[in-house]
Amino acid sequence: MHIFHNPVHSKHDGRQEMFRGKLVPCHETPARLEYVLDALRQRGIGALQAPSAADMDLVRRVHSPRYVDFLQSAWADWIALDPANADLDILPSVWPVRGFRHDISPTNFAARVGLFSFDSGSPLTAGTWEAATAGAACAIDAARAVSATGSPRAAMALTRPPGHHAGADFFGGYCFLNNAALAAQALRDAGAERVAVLDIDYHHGNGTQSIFYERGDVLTVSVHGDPSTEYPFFLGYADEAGQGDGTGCNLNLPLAAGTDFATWTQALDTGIDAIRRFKADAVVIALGVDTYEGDPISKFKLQSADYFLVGARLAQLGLPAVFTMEGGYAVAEVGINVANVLEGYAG
Ligand code: OKP
Ligand code: ZN
Repeated sequence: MHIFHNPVHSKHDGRQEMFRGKLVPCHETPARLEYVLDALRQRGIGALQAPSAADMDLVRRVHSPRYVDFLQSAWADWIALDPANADLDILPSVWPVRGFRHDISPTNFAARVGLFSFDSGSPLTAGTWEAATAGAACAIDAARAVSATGSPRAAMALTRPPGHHAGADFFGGYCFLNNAALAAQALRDAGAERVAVLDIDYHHGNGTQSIFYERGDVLTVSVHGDPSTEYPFFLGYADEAGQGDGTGCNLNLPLAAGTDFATWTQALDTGIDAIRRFKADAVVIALGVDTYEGDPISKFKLQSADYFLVGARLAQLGLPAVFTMEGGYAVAEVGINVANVLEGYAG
């Protein structure tokens, strides 16, 4: 397996996120990825490769150009407000909810941050743009690697920040550019007629769902904590099936907090069946290991050994596959669990 790792991921290093009226240390830290890299090296899994430059034309097709422009200049705009801001992170504080306008381009910086985000848990930092674009490059390169003739059947975009909560024009849920969506679009561009995205992070992949919601060429499937109690709360319900050309091309499989591996696997199999029926030519697996029983912000009960079986089941799809790294916050176990999936996948 080719593994594209993000050599500048640690430049995205948020200080604090808002939680219950307090600023608390970020869960999504550089250490997460270092544990994965260590585990892969120790077990000799995959060939690690740095990505090329991100294809910004592709990034601007999956995301809106005005959002990409915002992200690129956000840090400079923040410092221009006050040089002392260099020691702080950007956190949104105001949002245009129902009835407000989304077609305006406010000059006020806080208003612009709110227009392009949906939560106050995702600090935008000095290095966010550089890390997120290098991560996007990992995803695009992984997709192109499995598309080439004589190609490997699977590749991984081993990056942070994660991506699956980022929509066409917003960040949130620790995500800025949607790596899984970029991989799916890159697979389409490289000739796959039909692509499936299978999201097995604990949290619903709202960004990926919304990006492809009206498209019939990309099936989005997500197995996740029931949004009536779990983040991201406002999307991810079972009745969301796609719209227009995309009708029938979105499948949400929400599960109650407390779900164990036996029940979780049944939902995974339902998702895998849907991908088979869709006759996908390639699959993107948005891999979060926050389904782990020890995860500090999630409530499923998977154990480390279960991840071998997860990998083996995914391999049974028999499709060219791109893995993207999403969540997983039990820092020391993130590496073990990701390595277990990849080992199980390799068989
Ligand atoms: C990102 B990914 C916990 C608040 C939760 C957002 C969670 C984002 C998860 N104190 N905040 O899907 O793993
Ligand atoms: Zn998650």
